[in-house]
Amino acid sequence: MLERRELLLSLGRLGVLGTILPRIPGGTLLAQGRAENNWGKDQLIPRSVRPPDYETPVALLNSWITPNEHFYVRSHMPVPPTLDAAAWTLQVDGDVATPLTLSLDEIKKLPAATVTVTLECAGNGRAFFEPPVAGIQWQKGAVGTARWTGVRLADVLKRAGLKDTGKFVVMNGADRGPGTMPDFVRQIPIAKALNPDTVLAYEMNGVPIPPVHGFPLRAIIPGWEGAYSVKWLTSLHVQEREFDGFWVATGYRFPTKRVKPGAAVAPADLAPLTGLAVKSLITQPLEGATLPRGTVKVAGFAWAGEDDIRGVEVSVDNGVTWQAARLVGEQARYTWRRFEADADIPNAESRLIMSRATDSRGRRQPEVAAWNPSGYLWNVPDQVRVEIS
Ligand SMILES: Nc1nc2c(c(=O)[nH]1)N[C@H]1C(S)=C(S)[C@@H](COP(=O)(O)O)O[C@H]1N2
Ligand SMILES: [Mo]
Repeated sequence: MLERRELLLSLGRLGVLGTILPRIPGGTLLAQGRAENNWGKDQLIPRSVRPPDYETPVALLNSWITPNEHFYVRSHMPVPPTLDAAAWTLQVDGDVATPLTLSLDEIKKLPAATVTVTLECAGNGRAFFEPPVAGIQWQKGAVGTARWTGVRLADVLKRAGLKDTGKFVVMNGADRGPGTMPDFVRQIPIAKALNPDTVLAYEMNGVPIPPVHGFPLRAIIPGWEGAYSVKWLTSLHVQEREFDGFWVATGYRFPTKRVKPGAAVAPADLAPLTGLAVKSLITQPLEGATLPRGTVKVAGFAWAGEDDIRGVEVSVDNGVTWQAARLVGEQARYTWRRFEADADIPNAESRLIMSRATDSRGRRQPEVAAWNPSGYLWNVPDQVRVEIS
C-alpha cells in the first residue's frame, strides 16, 4: 500500500503543469496548452490544462457576481468526454425507501431554488505557504461568486424516502481519473444535505452550467470548501457509515492541532474540512499600481463561509495601525461582502496595503498562517504593494 504522503505527492504530480511550473505567474506557461480547449477561460491563469485548473486574476474579481467566463476552475481529472443532458440520470440509492433514477427533466420538475454562493477552493493561497506544499500552486484567485439554480437536495431525498439510518450522503460525478487515481467521491453529513440552501444546480448565473463547471448537474454545498460541490453529479448514495474512499478518508483534511511548518501529521490528528475560513481580498488598488500621494481608495471582498462578515479593517503602514472599512453593496448569506475605505498615504514611499476581516463569530484573520501538509485555508491578511508618485 502506498504511504499517504507518497500518494499525495503522486496525485500532485498528476496536475502536471501546475506542479512542474509551480511558481511562474500566469500567462507564460500555456504555449502548448492553447491547442487544447481552454473552456473560454483565456483571460484566466492556467495552473494546469489537463485536467483544467484555471485561476482568476485579481483584476477580474471586481464584481459581486463573478461572470461565468471569469470563474475559476478546479478539476482533479479531465472533464468527462460526453456530457449529454438528454441521456443524463441521477441515481439515488442506499438508505432510502425507494431508490430513484431521475432524468434531468424529472429533476427540473421539482421546485426550483436559487442560492448565491461564494465558492473557494480549499487550496486557494497554497503557493504562499513556507515551506511549500505539493499541489496546484494557487495564489489569490481560486474563488468566485455565482447564482446557482437547481433543486433542493432535501426535496430529492424526501422523494426517495430517506430512512432514519441515513447519516451521510455520498456524491459521485461522471469524471474518471487516469490510471489508478481514486474516483472523486465526496460525502456530506445528513444535516448539511437537508439544509434548504444545499442544492443540486443545473444553472450558473442564469444559464445552463458550463461543461467545465459541472454540466448538466452539480452539487452546491454553501459555505463549505469548494471540493464538496461535486460537478457532473450522477449518483447520491445514502449510508449510515462514513465513506472510506481517498477523497474523504485522506484528502481535504486539516490538522486538529497547530503544526510545526513542514512537519508530518499523523492521520489521527487530521479532521475533515468543512466551512471556509474568514478571509479578505483587496481588488483595488492592484498589486504594483502607482498611486498619487494623498487619499487612496482601498476596496475588495471579504467572506467567511457559513458565517457573515462583521467588519473589515485596512492598513497602509505595514499593519501597525488599522482603520475600519465600510461594508457596502449586495449582501446574502454564503457570499462575500464588498468593503471600501479611504486611506491617507502621507508620503511618497512604496507602500504595503493590507486588509483583515472579522466574522460574525469573532474569528479574525490570523497574523501567521496555520501551516498544514496539504496547504489548505491560507487566510492571513491580504496585502498588495503599491508605489506612491
Ligand atoms: N466531479 C468533480 N467535482 C468537483 C471537482 C472534481 O475534480 N471533480 N473539484 C472540486 C473542487 S476541489 C473545487 S474547488 C470545485 C471547483 O468548482 P469550479 O471548477 O466550478 O470552480 O469543484 C469541486 N467539484
Ligand atoms: Mo478545491
